[in-house]
Amino acid sequence: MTHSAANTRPLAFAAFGPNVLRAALIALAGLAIASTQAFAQEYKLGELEIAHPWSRATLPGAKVATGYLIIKNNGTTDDRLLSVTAEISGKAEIHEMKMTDGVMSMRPLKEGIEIPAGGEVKLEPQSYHLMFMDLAAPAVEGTKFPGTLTFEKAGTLSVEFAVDKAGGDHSAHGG
Ligand SMILES: [Cu+2]
Repeated sequence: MTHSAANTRPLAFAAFGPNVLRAALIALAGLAIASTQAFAQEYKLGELEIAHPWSRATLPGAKVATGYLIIKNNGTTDDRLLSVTAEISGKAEIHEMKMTDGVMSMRPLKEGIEIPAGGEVKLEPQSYHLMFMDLAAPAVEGTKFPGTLTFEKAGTLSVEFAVDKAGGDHSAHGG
């Protein structure tokens, strides 16, 4: 008589029982929330609120890293994110990634990004992002690196980018 793997596997799952599985899922969800909060940082600059600047860990030898954050304008006049810097990179740009006819393309935004009065702009994967080039040091998961954001009206803000795990969402840069 033979026991195939297919016969024994369901028994292994059954041994945990639905309550144990549910408890495990709840624990996992709790961890996810906890780690998000650990990374969440908020800054204020005039009427602007800047939330959760983050980046992704880079692979050894990588020359570029990305940056993301959320900018909210509580004021009554438009502002504009003009430029960025980061301590780990020799040069930083503001980019936009766009899907056009099924092809992902990316372009630097020389004029920056408008932050409309009363509006919110999200820099996130597959969309607007910051591009840190000529990396002098890798972005290491679990660490932070300092940078600055310069706005047309609100001025310059020092922030820290929290480095999250590596991801393949920026393959257009080989990063
Ligand atoms: Cu880019």
